Amino acid sequence: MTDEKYMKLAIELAANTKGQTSPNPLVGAVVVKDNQIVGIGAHLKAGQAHAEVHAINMAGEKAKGATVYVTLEPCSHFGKTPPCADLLIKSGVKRVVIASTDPNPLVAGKGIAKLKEAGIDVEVGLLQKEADELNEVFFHYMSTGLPYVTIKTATSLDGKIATATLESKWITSQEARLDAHTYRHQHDAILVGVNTILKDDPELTTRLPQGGKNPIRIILDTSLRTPLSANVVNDKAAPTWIVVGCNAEREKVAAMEEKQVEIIQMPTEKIDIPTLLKILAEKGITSLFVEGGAQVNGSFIKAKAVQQVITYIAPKIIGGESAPTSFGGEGIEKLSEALELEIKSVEKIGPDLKIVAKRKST
Ligand code: AOF
Ligand code: ZN
Repeated sequence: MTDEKYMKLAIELAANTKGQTSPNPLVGAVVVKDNQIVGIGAHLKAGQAHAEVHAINMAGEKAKGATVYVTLEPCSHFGKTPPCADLLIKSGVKRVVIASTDPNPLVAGKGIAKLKEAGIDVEVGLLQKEADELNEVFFHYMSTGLPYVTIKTATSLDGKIATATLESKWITSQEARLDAHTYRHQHDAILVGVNTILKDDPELTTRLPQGGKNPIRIILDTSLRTPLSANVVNDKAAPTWIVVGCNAEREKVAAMEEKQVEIIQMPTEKIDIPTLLKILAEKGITSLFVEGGAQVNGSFIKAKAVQQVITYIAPKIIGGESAPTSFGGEGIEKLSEALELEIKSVEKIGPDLKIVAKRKST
């Protein structure tokens, strides 16, 4: 019971850093001696100290004979920082309780082995489910080499994202839109199609009362139709990357690059989503927040390139056969080909409904 209490605290410390540690995982640590907390810590930013370092430094001499609760297997490698396993051994801790193991091939069990070899009691798996969930982005990125993709949509009760005349601002409430901005803060990048740029000229920034980090803005724009006057091209609020096909006009590319917009030119005429995701992962994008429109959302579903779908539903009926729905493209012919998801949560946000659904683990 007490073990669980301290691990819960370590998980809470880690959970509160969501959005600031990428490409590193969320990690929390708590040092306990004689039933007293003598050190706490969280990994705050990639390149900076790991959670255990903060917690052990705080504990000082009291670390000797103490128990350390850590949400992720302590590292065993020299990365941007030295191995945490060595630090734990040197500081004389007696017991280490770990929630999740680290899938990073540089660590993967080696941290645990190192601690055990040094005679430390090691227990693995306490509250593992909660800790694994916390790091699903890091685990997905590590195991697939691809970004974790979340598609967000906002629809009416009858599933429309605009009227038949394509009016779409605003279907869901201010509260729902604010909730969606917390996801912008938590993701490395946000992605939309060029039609959204042409129609709404959005900023694609994080606008929360308490502030927040802006994601990198990625526009899918095969023929480079984004105007040089667009907000995302000029506001310098965050980097903007435009993904274009191999036939995009060279002069347009040069003009964009002059404005410090990064152009990702695909080797093909059209943008192939799986190829793009590989490129984005290589560029360090671990999590991608897709805010559609219908065509872009449809292309991600067609490629089955999605881990999570977040849907905000407003209690309004729009109707109209030609009014668009969230997922465009050709769709599928047989129901058996439908993308299967699992509902993780249903919640009311202001007057609207929010449904979080995840890909069924295969
Ligand atoms: C830990 N505690 O708090 C974190 C760990 O480049 P570095 O040195 O920061 O190493 C990053 C890797 O270390 C990361 O990919 C993951 O395997 C592990 N992260 N490990 O013991 C921490 N953040
Ligand atoms: Zn470490």
